Amino acid sequence: MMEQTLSIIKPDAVAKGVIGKIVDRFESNGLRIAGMKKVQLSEQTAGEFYAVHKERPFYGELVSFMISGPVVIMVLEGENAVLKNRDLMGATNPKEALAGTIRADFAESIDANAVHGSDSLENAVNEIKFFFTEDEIC
Ligand code: IDP
Ligand code: MG
Repeated sequence: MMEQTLSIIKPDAVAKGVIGKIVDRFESNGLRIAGMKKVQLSEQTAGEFYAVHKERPFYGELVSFMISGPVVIMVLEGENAVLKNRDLMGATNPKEALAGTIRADFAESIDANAVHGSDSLENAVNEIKFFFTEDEIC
């Protein structure tokens, strides 16, 4: 099924200068960049985006990390885009991520783990709406 999903290149990967290498993983694996912007998130925006994790012990750290530098936010489009993106990303903890995945290759730790990706089609729709207007997706 043709889907769209939200991807974020997190501050650690942007700071390392691997935006292009990560985008290449998507484009080389059948995911088209339908929307893209580089932004410095505010504490309020990052906090709202990760509100689902509010009760988790790492919520404060996660929000601080996500505002520690600019991020690149993308809408990826393709066949089974949600699952395909999750496969390309690898496990949340880079030490558990399969070889050849983005997190295995570019991430250092479970908190600084290079990328975010929507975990379901429903969340993808909501996350895309959170960050993009209709005219920014083409
Ligand atoms: P995901 O990014 O693979 O979907 P989630 O469980 O949704 O993983 O967690 C969201 C983000 O919160 C992770 O990508 C990671 O940056 C951070 N995180 C998750 N678990 C931990 C933890 O145990 N310690 C610190 N940060 C964590
Ligand atoms: Mg998640």
